[in-house]
Amino acid sequence: MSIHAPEANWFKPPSGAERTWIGLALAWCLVLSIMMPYWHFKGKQNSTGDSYRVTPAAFAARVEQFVKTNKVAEINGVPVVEPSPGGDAYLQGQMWRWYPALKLRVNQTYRLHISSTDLQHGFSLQPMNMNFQVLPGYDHVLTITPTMKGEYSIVCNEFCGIGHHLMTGKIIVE
Ligand SMILES: [Cu+2]
Repeated sequence: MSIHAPEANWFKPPSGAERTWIGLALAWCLVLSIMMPYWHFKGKQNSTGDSYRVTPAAFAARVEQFVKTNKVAEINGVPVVEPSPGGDAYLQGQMWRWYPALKLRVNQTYRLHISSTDLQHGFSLQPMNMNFQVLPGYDHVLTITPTMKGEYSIVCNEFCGIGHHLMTGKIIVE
């Protein structure tokens, strides 16, 4: 209960500049709300929700197999792995690295399997700022077609402990 009761009929409808600003804010809210489903279908940057249950140990084994079969180079001790065009690529998030580095061909489509072998991480591709949750126990498959050559960084955008800021990875598109 307030100390002073508000006077009767205290509400005054907004007018003038206040009314304009409320209208602008409302219109922008509606634009952003419509953009969410619109971008899902037109933006070509969303996950299709393709995911499978996998144990962390089974996923790590698939990653190891993938690295063994397709390794083409090494940067600072990290294997650079080139999947065959149209094929499967694997990326493992763990405290505190993205493993391995990937080498992809421009305009080729890949099925990129991402999972974590410990706790939740956030896959964030830079500088395009494409973001996906990475969870242990789930193999999240992204169908990707890189359209620009270059070197891209992966950072972790889900706080995952003391080494979180060091958790970076690399995708090279040639
Ligand atoms: Cu992380």
